[in-house]
Amino acid sequence: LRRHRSTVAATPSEIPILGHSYPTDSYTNITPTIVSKLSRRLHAQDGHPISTLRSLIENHFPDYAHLSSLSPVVTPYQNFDSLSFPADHPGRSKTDSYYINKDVMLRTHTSAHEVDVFTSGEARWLLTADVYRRDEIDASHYPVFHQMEGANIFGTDDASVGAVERDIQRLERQLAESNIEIQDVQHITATNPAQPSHDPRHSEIAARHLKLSLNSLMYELFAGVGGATKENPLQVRWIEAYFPFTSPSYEVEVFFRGKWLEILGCGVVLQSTLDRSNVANKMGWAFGLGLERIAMILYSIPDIRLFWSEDMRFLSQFTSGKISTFKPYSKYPASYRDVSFWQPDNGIHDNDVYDLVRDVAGDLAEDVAVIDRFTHPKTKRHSTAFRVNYRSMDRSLVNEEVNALQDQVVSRLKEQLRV
Ligand code: FA5
Ligand code: MG
Repeated sequence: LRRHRSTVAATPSEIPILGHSYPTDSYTNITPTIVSKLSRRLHAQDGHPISTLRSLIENHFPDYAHLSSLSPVVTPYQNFDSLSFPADHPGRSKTDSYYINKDVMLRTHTSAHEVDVFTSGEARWLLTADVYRRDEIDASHYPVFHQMEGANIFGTDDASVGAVERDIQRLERQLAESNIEIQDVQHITATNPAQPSHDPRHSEIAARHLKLSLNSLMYELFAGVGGATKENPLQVRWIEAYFPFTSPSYEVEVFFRGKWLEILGCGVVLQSTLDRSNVANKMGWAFGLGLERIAMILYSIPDIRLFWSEDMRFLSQFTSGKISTFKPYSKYPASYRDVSFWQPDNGIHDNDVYDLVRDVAGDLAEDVAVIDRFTHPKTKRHSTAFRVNYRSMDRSLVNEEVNALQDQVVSRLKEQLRV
């Protein structure tokens, strides 16, 4: 029994996380896999699709503060209470969220920072961060993903409201000239009410400004890649929603490549959040969008796990600031074979070798590279060494099969290219 006990991984009494040591308790459910993600910061990794998407959205809101370095370690107060989540909300449970101990957890959404950022005096801001949820596992769900929170609050005096109304007009003019088709919902309904402390006219202005700001963002992101025309406009759908920290609340879906996709949640910020942030004299809106959801669509990335890949075949496909189409590569192992030969007197072109290999191995040849060129000091003859990387997209190759392919390459080099 003693020996058995010592081999079972017990929870240590303290765990180190991002340079701090935290005591553990009965709430502790964070795993080493999750801890290993905390320092990755994909949203700040130059050229990574998540980072490029962040910067594209930031460029769309140039006069907003752009925040992206807040720690993922928060208190349940920040993640839930500061946003008026009820005490019995299921999101608080150990089965849904990652706890370091009962007093500290990993943020489950970027809204966890709303009170801190409003309190710091920012009135218009974007905040990008990794968020953590215990959830199902499939191609579009991963326990870590990235959200961007955006918010805009304004004073309720005539001058401040007037400035928002002018921005509404600017956005309306801009969208009138765009190929976009919006399925709207009523700003305020009995089931999606304005807050009692708000002048309903101000609540309506906030909702309209929110909708226009996000329609304009959706147009920039999706019409650019998908190509929106008069006949085929970008379709955006607004749906009534519920969040504990906004009212009225909405979700936005975009129709892209034949499907409606849920992109974000948003709404008019609950006044209690702003009261807690010492900006009781202001009101406004906030949204939270999922960056992986958007990046998977725009880059044609088929599986959410790929974002975490450190394989150069993934990372080297992307250029900072640019959206490009992902080219899938194999998850099966490579098998290398080298061949070197003296060039015939009239020489041969590298491309002749590439074609010959492609002819023999078809798609099983992933790449062919020159690994050495040599000129004999006395005879002046040239030799070249090639490395063929054999790999299948859908199975592991066995040595016998690769050897047979390479034997054919060698004999055809002799017969066909006279080496
Ligand atoms: C929220 O997280 C709210 N904090 C959003 C919000 C912010 C509402 C501000 C109001 C005001 P939700 O859980 O629906 O809401 O997530 C928001 C977006 O994150 C979703 O629309 C989706 O794009 C993305 N998302 C949610 N869960 C996952 C997941 N498991 N994997 C990938 N993306 C996800
Ligand atoms: Mg949702």
